[in-house]
Amino acid sequence: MYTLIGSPATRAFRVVWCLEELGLEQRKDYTIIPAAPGSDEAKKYNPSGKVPALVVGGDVIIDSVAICQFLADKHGQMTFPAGTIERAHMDSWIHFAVDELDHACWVWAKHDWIYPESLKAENVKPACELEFKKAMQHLEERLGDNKYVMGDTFTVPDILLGQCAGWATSMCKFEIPEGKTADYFKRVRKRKGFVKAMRVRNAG
Ligand SMILES: N[C@@H](CCC(=O)N[C@@H](CS)C(=O)NCC(=O)O)C(=O)O
Repeated sequence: MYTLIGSPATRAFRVVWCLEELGLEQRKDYTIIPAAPGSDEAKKYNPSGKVPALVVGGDVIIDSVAICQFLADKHGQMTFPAGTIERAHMDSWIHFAVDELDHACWVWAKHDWIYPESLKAENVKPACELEFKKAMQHLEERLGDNKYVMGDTFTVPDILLGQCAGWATSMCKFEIPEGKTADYFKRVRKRKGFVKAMRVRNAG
């Protein structure tokens, strides 16, 4: 039984999606403590108060990427063995998702509603939008005609990219270019694991 710390409206959604892709079920295989970011509840598991965290036995893993990769490795799905070329390419996609998509959305959010007015800088939000646009071009070039970023196999970076795309369009109002990129995101977000994870999220 895993315990996920963090409201599923946050990056904790990545972990819910991952758990559901692995065929694990809420209440039977995992429970959620929907701690808000920065809350005292979240700080019980992560000194920074950031979510998500995952309680595994007597241990706590922090950071959505580390958690998703741990689950994928442990359950032997959505990943490739360490030391293979496939794993290196997959890890490269993970860094792309975090550095280019997550970063653009996160900095945008800080300069939109997280920081106090005194720290919000002019032109940061348009710069984030530009970075996101460039990332979409690179995604399309690297994706080519592949179904998922690693070809026919759905892997952890597809979850990260799919979650960031939702965040980018709903929160930042960034555009996803029509064609291969938009089709990729539609494909990823049509998966049963995503649909089930959305049900968990919407149930609150
Ligand atoms: N790299 C971390 C980022 C975690 C993070 O920043 N989470 C946000 C919620 S989505 C948070 O807890 N923010 C509170 C804060 O930054 O103090 C991850 O992917 O888990």
